[in-house]
Amino acid sequence: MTNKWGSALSYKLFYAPGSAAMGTRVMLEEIGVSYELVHTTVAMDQPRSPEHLALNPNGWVPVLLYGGQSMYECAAITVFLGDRYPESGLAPAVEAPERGLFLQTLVYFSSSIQNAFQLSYYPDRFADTREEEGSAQRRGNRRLRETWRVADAQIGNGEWVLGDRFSAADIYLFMLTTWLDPSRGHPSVDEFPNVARIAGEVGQRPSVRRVYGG
Ligand SMILES: N[C@@H](CCC(=O)N[C@@H](CS)C(=O)NCC(=O)O)C(=O)O
Repeated sequence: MTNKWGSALSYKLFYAPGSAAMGTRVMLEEIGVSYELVHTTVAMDQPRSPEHLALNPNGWVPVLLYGGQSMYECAAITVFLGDRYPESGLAPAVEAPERGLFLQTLVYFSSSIQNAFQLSYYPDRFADTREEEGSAQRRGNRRLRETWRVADAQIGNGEWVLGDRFSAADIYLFMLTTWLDPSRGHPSVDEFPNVARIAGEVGQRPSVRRVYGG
């Protein structure tokens, strides 16, 4: 089966609703390539399949399988797919002026904002005792505010994360905003007006509606 770029490549994606695999799935939808979902879980009290653990011993999603290979880590997958399908316009080319900002933003999302989410959602990984977990979680919640503020200031008045061009960084940003949950002590997305504006735009895209519903 060929996709709209004329390639016969197809993909498998280890996937769980609400998870970091949703951004990868939106990219696959935007590109128009065929893919199959392998349903797994992000629940801490449920085991991962041996196949999943063999591909990512951390037991995380996403894991992307392609042509007999596999890879994990959202930021890396985002660059990989964007570069593989330049016609999709999801990633600036290596020589494009926005390339540096694109890479910087993806790694910042992955290493700083996602890490703050990890502290909040999985505090046991950052605390030595159960008693200390609340402290790790509260620090994670404050860290979310700190890191999102930096992202918001970086965007400024730009229409998109990279200024005037849409990219996979906007999809990634949208996915991260869906994890903000004020009932857990997180800041509201409305505290970051530039982020909220872009997330609102991305949420209207047909690809995003297909994956997230709505
Ligand atoms: N650094 C990884 C983190 C991925 C990640 O945190 N995935 C979460 C879902 S949002 C997960 O699989 N959680 C299950 C777990 O941590 O056990 C990436 O960016 O791909």
